[in-house]
Amino acid sequence: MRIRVIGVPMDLGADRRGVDIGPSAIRYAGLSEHLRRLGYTVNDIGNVHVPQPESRPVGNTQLKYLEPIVQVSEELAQLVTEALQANEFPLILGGDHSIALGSISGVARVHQPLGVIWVDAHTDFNTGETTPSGNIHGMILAALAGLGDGRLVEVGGWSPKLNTSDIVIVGARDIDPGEQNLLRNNHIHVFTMSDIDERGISEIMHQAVAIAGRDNHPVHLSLDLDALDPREAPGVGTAVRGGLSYREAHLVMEMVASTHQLVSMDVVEVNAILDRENATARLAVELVLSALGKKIL
Ligand code: 6HN
Ligand code: MN
Ligand code: MN
Ligand code: MN
Repeated sequence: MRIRVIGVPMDLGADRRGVDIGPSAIRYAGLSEHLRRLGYTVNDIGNVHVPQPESRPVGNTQLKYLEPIVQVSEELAQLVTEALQANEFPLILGGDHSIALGSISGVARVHQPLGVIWVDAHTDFNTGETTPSGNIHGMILAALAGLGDGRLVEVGGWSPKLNTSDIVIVGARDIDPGEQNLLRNNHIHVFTMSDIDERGISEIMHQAVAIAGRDNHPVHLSLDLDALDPREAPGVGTAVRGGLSYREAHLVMEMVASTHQLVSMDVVEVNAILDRENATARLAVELVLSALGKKIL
């Protein structure tokens, strides 16, 4: 099995600079070596070019850096599609979560319908109307479902990329009021931290993989490191207390792996400037390994 690693040093979708170093931090934590040890052949094609924020106008403050984000998304979607066509598993390293617009568009062009498991403290279901920040990383899942600004929704030339019934969010604990309405009206499956507290991560993940992987659908996993508790993952830009524990996060990955339906993955929001001794990047590597089949015994 071959893995194609694609780095996207994107920080145009978030306020805090430092996620643009994410791909380097994750590579420095030994990603390729560990994947090889697990038996994979690794083809790291380097980073997609992302313009520096200083070199571009912010534009509409409700949709900051929309144009360059759309540009990068188109390019990334193409690269991800090519990886799949070459029979390589796309592993996309962010960057902020806006990169999932390109990555999932690239996967959805090949695999339709596509299930998505979105592991995140947030639900990323804002639009240009509901956003409290104007940051596009908070709008990506909605855009993939066909909601929001047309230029985001139409990346790749078609929409929607995902059926709302194929989306599952796990780990949510910080949802904006406007998102709440959109999630409800569109019947998105959201498993919050309270659900996990009450019923246990194992039961929640049984349901999550059953929903996203229904009828043996291919599944994409989008891992936002802020899903974890900030004690485990201090290097994220939008930390929220009360997240997944180290073991819970591993079980999430292991249960996704055990479906054998995973076709692609992105790992996002690693902020190397806010991190401590690259702990969050090292954790990201460990979780990727679990998602790709590493077991204790
Ligand atoms: N992420 N809901 C907030 C917003 O600005 O829309 C935070 C979004 C965070 C996005 O972590 O990928
Ligand atoms: Mn996110
Ligand atoms: Mn998040
Ligand atoms: Mn089907």
